[in-house]
Amino acid sequence: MRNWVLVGVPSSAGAHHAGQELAPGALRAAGLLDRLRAAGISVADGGDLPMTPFELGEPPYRNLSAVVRVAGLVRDRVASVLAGGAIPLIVGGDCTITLGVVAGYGRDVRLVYVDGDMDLGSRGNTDTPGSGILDSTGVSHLLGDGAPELTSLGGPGSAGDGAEAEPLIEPDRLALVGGDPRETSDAGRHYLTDRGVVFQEGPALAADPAGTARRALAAVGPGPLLVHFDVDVIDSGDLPLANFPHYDSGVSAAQAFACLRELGAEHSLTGLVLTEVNPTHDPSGRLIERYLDGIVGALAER
Ligand SMILES: [Mn+2]
Repeated sequence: MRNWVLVGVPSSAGAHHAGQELAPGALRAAGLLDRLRAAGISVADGGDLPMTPFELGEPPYRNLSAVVRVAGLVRDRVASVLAGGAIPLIVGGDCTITLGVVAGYGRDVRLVYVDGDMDLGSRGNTDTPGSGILDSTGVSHLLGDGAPELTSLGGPGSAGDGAEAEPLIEPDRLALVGGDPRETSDAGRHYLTDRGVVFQEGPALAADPAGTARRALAAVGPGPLLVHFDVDVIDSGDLPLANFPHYDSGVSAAQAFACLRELGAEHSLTGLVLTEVNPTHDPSGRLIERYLDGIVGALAER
C-alpha cells in the first residue's frame, strides 16, 4: 500500500473573500489525520504551504500574482511528493490550487473534477470572469485559456509559452462531474464539447452517483488519476460548508460522497485535492465532522 502525504494549502488568494485559508488548520484540528489512520490509511503530514489570505486586487484577474505564487508552490510540492513515491492529499484552499497540482503531475495525468461549477469563467466560454475572481476559472485555465502566468504553470511547452503551446492537461483526460446547471451557459457546454471534455452535471450525479463516477473514469481513460473534490458540489441546504453557496442544487452530501467513494476505490488513484471548505461557515464544527465522515469514508474503500 502506498503512503499518502497531506499537504495543506491555506490559501484564499483566488477566492471571493477570506475564509478558505483556515481550512487546513480546521480540518487538522477536527482530526483529519487521526481519522484517516484509524480507517487504516497510511498518511504522513507534509505540513502546510505559507498562509495566503484573500486580497481583492484588480480585474481582469484579481490578485493574480498571489494566485500564481501559490499555484507554483503547490506544483513544486506535489512534484516532490510524487518523486518520493507517495500519493498527495492536497487540502486547500480555493480551487485555483488545482492548477498547480495538475502542473505538478504533468500532462499524463487524468483528472476527474467534481465541482458545483464548471469553472469556465462567468461568460462560460471565455477566459475572463466578469468578477475577476480566479476561483471560477480553473477549468478554462487548465485547457489553456486565461492568464498566461497560470496557463504556463506546466513550464516550457505549456500554453502561454508560445505558438506550440500545450494545455496543462489533455482535454480528453479531463472529466467534469456535478456542475450546477444554473451556473453554466450553453456557450460553456459548447466550449467543453468542442474540446472533447466529457461533463456530467449535478442532476446526473444525483441520479446515479456511482455510475457517474464510472462514466467519468471511462472518459478519462487509464493512467494516473487525480480527483478534485470541491465541497460546493453538495447542496448548501444539506451541507453549507462551501465558500460559495449552491442552495437547492439537488446534490446531497450522501450522493456526492458516494461518487467520491467510487472514485476513491479506483486503483489508479494517485492524488486527491480538497477545496473550498470555509470553516467560518461552521461555528459548531458539526458540518466539518460530516465532511470528514464523507472524505475518510471514501478513502477507506481503497
Ligand atoms: Mn466550485
